[in-house]
Amino acid sequence: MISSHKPTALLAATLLALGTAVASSATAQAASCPSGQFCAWTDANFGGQRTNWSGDDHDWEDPIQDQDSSWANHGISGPGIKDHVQVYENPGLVGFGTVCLGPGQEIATPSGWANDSGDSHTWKMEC
Ligand SMILES: [Ca+2]
Repeated sequence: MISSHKPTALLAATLLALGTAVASSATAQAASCPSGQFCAWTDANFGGQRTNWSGDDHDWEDPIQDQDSSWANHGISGPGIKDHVQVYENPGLVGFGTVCLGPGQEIATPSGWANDSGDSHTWKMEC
């Protein structure tokens, strides 16, 4: 019975290590985005043209409109602060949400239809 517990303990330790690795990479903030702002780029890996905002924008314009392919949330975080960012596929914060980023989160590569889809965004309390 003792030996049967070892694989479980090893798995738990492995998952713990993976969790630590993910957490540290998320806080590394590789993207060049001013503190307190939400940034979106026209290319993946924070390339192409960058647009950045400190507040909401309900009607994205060129060059980022429907061209967003990577994102970074460098907003200020704290109790009672809207520190998450939700992006929508249409102007006016309507339609499907494409990406939602927590505080400090960066998305270097778009997944599926979220690529080139953003038209508006808002800061909110949670995703
Ligand atoms: Ca793009």
